[in-house]
Amino acid sequence: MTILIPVLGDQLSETLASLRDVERADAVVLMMEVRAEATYVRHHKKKIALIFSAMRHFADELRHAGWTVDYVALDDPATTHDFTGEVRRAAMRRKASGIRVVAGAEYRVRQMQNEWSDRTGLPVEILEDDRFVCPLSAFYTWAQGRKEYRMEYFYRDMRRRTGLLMTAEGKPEGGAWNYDKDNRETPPRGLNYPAPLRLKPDEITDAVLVLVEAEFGDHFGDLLPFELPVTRMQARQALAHFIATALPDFGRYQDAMVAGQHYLYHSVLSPCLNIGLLDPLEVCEAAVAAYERGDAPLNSVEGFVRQIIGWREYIRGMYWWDMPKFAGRNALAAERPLPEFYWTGETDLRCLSESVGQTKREAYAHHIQRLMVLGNFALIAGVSPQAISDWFLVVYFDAYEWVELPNVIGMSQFADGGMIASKPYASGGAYINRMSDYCGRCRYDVKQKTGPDACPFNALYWDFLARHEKRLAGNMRMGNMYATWRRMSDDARAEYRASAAAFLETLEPAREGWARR
Ligand code: FAD
Ligand code: DLZ
Ligand code: SF4
Repeated sequence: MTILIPVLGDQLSETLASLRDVERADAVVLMMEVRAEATYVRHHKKKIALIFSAMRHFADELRHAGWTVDYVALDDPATTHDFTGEVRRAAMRRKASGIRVVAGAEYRVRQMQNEWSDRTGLPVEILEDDRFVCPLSAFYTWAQGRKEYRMEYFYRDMRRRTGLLMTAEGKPEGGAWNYDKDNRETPPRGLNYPAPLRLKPDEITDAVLVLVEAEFGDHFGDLLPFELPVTRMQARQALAHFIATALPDFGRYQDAMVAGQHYLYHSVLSPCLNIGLLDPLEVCEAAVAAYERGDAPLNSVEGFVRQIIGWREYIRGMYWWDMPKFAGRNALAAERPLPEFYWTGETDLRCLSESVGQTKREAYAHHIQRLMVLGNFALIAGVSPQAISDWFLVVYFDAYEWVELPNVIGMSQFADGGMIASKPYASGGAYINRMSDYCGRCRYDVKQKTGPDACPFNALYWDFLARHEKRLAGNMRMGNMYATWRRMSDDARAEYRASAAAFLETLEPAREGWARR
């Protein structure tokens, strides 16, 4: 009787449901480096290296803990290069009597798992991934029958459910649920920013780096330097480092963008959370403990906890609530191909060249860069939501479809028609100028509204509103902007539209093959 336990590349937690209540002597853990997962979109090289290195380290930890691990490396001569083929091969190799696996985090992978019983002739037990704080059944109960799925209400339920930042009387700590009004400061010049923990690659990682360069050297992004946490112990160190150096100011500068500063006060813990090296509750508890010790203020800790038990859980719930329809949604009928500069960074729009450049080097950009620069441009330029979604899935080291897709198709592109965001996150240059120092050294003038030297975001913003007037003018939160638009003279409106059209003409569409082959 051998139970085969496939552990996928984002399931690297010793507390995984499939590893509980099993006699180690009766089980074989299967881990597989498969080409299909690295190439269904052509992931950033750093992301592939992160997964392979973390998988190899995790396999060693499991072996130390007494598990038998069957590890199929990418260069295994007999590999089938995909999950289902490898599960089938391992089931035969190990004469397995059954398969036990945690449900894949992505719809695509879950579909594969549904076939494993037919493909192997074995019973397959698919367990819920209980590393998320909110079980999917509880999310569906929350979502059922609602007209609007606003994160804020879900978040309050999650605060009550977890007891995080709740008083003994069941009230929110400090009297309010949300301290975002304190979280919009612009950092003063010359601030001494903290840096995330940087870790020197060990021998395992060095071998992976050689492999990734050889096999995926033509994928987007810089492989080196590679300094990410690849074990649970390192991830715990990164968490402690964030709490000590950045959490206190996480809140106040959360929305800021500074040229050359990639991380500001963000945690950079998403890759560790998403592959299972950290548990979301332990991360929140560490932040709350810092607040209780008086080491971090409430606006920072509440803001941080909200990102994790609020946004992260809500986004995952919405993904499963709406898949597979979610992937194809295009409420604004946007069809423009992705511009080539998303891959090269070669553009005179400085906010975009900075954000793409750092994405290429680091496989990271923080939330406001993703939403208000990279996402906002695609939205107001009318780029196809599926094209920009593919880009986001390729380029970030924390990108998995369950979290990337609702953030892109829903939150940033409004292609879900408003399921996630109550209004489109569209803005002109003024917002970017207020929240960043990008505009100062840009070839465009953020103050000019139209014409060849005007910041292109300005005309594109009004053009976007004009294109979607029928759909969006009735949105209460857009009322003021449409009132302003309608107060403009016909000439002014026509000038905005002509300026936007002239700029859009200059955009070179991306070459085929960057994201998918
Ligand atoms: P911090 O700012 O330190 O936040 C702490 C944690 O909160 C993050 O590590 C993350 O786990 C969680 N979090 C914050 N916001 C969100 C959110 N909107 N959705 C889910 N979790 C959130 N996040 C991903 O993990 N993978 C993605 O592929 C991804 N794609 C995105 C695409 C777009 C267009 C946008 C607008 C957001 C996307 N996000 C994604 C959410 C968010 O931008 C990242 O989680 C965050 O930037 C990661 O950096 P950090 O760890 O420094 O985050
Ligand atoms: C992203 C990724 C990559 C690049 N490679 C692998 C791999 O070789 N083996 C593996 O088990 N997982 C990999 N992953 C993660 C998966 O693509 C996928 O995101 C999750 O398994 C979804 O649940
Ligand atoms: Fe971006 Fe416009 Fe500012 Fe240039 S002027 S950095 S294009 S917002």
